Amino acid sequence: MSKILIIGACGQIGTELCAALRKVNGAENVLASDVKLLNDTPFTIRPYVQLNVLDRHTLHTLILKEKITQVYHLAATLSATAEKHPLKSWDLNMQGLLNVLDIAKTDGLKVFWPSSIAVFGANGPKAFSPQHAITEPSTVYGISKVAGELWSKYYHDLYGVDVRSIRYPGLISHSAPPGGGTTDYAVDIFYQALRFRQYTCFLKPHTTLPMMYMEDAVRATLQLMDAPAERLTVRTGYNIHALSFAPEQLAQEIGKHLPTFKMYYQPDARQLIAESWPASVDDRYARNDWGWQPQYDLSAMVTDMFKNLKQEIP
Ligand code: AKB
Repeated sequence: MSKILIIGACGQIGTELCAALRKVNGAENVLASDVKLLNDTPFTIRPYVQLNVLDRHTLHTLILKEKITQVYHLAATLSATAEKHPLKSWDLNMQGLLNVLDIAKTDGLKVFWPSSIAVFGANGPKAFSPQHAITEPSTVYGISKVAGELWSKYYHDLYGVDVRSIRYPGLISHSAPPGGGTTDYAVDIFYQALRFRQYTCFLKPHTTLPMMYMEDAVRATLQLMDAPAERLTVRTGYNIHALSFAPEQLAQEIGKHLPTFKMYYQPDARQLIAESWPASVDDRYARNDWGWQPQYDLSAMVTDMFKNLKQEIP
């Protein structure tokens, strides 16, 4: 039986991945951790330990004490926030990963670490960006994800560390809010639509980006981690595709559920980041290597979001 440590368990991906991993492995085999104090976390996150991934000694001691065999390292600063604090974000995004990889090397741990569509830059193709496209990102977050992917491959190729990664698109979830990303509008819009029947979007109406419903993202993560190692041909980060839409398309879909909904646009600095990313990615490596298949299209995702959020925001 695997003993799993989740680092960054209180974040958008961590909250849902933690619940999914506990369903499969049993709560006692999945230890959640985050920088937050225990008192600031929801009761459902327990068993929980407060942990700063930059504190390598405490991280290693915890891994040995708890006999951890797998780490899901999710703690990172997202694209928009990282532009405000470039060096601090670089430190968390890079040193955190290097601490995990280096402990994985000595202790034989299996590791999951999220990459992002932010690895791509303005010089790459906009449509169906290939797995091995040019990666020249213009953001600190993107640079840290490219460097992290290359470090992961390095630790795999040289030291045999079984580290796996996905280039997540913008993730949409009803359980946990995102924190500081360029794709956050696609979550915020649902809360504002239900409360005020309107939303002011920080991206322009036609800005198409790759997106995914969290159910699909969690399923993809579990599927990749379950895949036999010999099937995996990508040790940087796998492209995975589910949805591609622009704010105006999401607004139109929301209008089918809330006919009086109105969308306004006030683009800010995040527009430039979004324009440097592709509109869609080619995910044939993920489909061939470990059977990736999305289940939610735009209409199914919006319907499910409203079904869940209407219980919280009547
Ligand atoms: C962000 O917008 O920074 C993230 C991402 C695409 O990695 N959601």
